[in-house]
Amino acid sequence: MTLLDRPIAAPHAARERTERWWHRATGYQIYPRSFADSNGDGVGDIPGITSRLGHLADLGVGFVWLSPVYASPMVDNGYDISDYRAIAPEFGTMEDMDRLIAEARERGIGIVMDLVVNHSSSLHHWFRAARAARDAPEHDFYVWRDPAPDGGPPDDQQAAFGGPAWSWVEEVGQYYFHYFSPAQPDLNWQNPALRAAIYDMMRWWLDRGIAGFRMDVISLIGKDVDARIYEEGPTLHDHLQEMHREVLSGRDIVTIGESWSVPPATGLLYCGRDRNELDMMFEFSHIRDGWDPERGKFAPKPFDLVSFKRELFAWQDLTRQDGWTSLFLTNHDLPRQVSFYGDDGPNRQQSAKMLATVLHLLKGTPFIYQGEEIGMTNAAFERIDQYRDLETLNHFEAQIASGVPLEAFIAGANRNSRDNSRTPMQWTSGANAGFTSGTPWIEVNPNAASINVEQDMQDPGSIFAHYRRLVRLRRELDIVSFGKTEPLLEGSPSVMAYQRQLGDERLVVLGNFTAQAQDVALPDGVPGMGRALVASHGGRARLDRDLRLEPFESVAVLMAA
Ligand code: ISL
Ligand code: CA
Repeated sequence: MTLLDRPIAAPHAARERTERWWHRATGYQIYPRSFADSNGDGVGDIPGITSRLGHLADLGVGFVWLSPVYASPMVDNGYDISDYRAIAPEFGTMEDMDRLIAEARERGIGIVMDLVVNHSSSLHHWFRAARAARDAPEHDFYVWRDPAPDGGPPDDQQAAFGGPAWSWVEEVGQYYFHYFSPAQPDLNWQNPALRAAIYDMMRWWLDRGIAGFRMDVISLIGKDVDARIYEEGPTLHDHLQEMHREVLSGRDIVTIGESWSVPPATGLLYCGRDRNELDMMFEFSHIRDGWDPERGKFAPKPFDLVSFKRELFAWQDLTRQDGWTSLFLTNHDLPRQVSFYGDDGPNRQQSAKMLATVLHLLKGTPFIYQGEEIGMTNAAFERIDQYRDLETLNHFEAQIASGVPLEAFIAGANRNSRDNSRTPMQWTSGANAGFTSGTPWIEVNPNAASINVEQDMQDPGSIFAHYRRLVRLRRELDIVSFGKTEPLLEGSPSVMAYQRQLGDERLVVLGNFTAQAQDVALPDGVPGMGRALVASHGGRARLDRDLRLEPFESVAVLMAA
């Protein structure tokens, strides 16, 4: 990784002003609990990650987004932090962490830490002090309100993981607010002393040599609970600008904020030029699009490619003049992409490659979630006791109580539970997929016998080989990083198509999302002869006006004027 910015050579891209290292880099997300277990306790750990850096270097990724490894009671698998400056013993020690940072950097890979500062764990020493006495300085680090006249909570707001968003603490005679579980009390960002403590902690991590932060639900930190505004609240952008001034400015790092609610219309408030906030967002409009608007993620609706494309292209359009975006279809909160958008049966290989092609050749920074690069699939659990995730378990209780049949809930969870992507990484066809020599904390997918890293490494036509190629194309071709995107065939319910343009070069990308051959008619100006960049079906260098795409075929042709 060159950590020095340099001017962009390509003429069109002068708009970007300066090139940053992450403009050409691909990110890789590690969910440490499920990646590699070095000591046989069934839980993935930091030495396990370090031992697998060769895999990441082979793939060619520029940085790792590491899901939380801090000290935590693990109510939400580390998204509940009890000490921001310590490592959870089950993941290793601070020495292990320093070694990971150093060894990754030697291979040109930066480590991006997960910053979870909308809330802490209820076991953080700040919260212990806060709940013990109203006059403790830490009391005001959290969001407290007096009871309503009837003694109940201030309002009827529900928490994201189920139940009321307010919990009572007898010692202080007040309720505290938690957007997520009661074990995750929200931090009070209105308090300057809290903000200063967070900035201090962030500088401490950056000084250890990390490459940036992925900021968990950052769009929540400007909330006004009294007005019941949570997402994108009134003080959000003031806080982010202050954080930039106090911590981020002048450092050669990458920052990615998570927001479940940002529409393209306000996307540039976070990452527009001269905003001095963040580099890019993880936004979820293309994901939420696949959920039932009323009944939520456990009642997914059939996939609609036309509206999915509309959401993705709206963000492409946004980055035409300014800003930047991330590119992803899955993460540790989402199902496996080949199961959700592709075909995890007979067309698994082709559909996994097709999804990678159409996503990675867009403008933005692509993220690969562990196991995606070998086409790992959903968990397919049959019983509720196989699930571990608190969101799934809490919703299970609530939905069964409200009369949803067991089979219907399990079917929804099989499609959309967060545990689908949390089963152990499949390294080999051996015992426990080579993830652990002990008993894994969550069951290994039985298909590890045929879907694993070892096997993909031996096959030049593997999904892994396809990803490695896409990662390299982004590093090498200006048009992939900086070309402008123009959607094609927008009304097609079965094919995603677009062209990228930079100077007099054009890159045409097509993907068939179905198991049937599709005949498409390319618009004027698109057909032509060029260089085949991906070879999902042997590779095409020539695009005729009338074209037949094979089931799940993807095509990328680079043409010069
Ligand atoms: O996936 C989700 C939508 O239903 C939520 O479960 C998700 O938790 C939420 O959108 C925000 O996610 C982030 O913050 C959570 C943590 O549980 C997730 O793992 C994290 O990615 C609370 O810290
Ligand atoms: Ca372990």
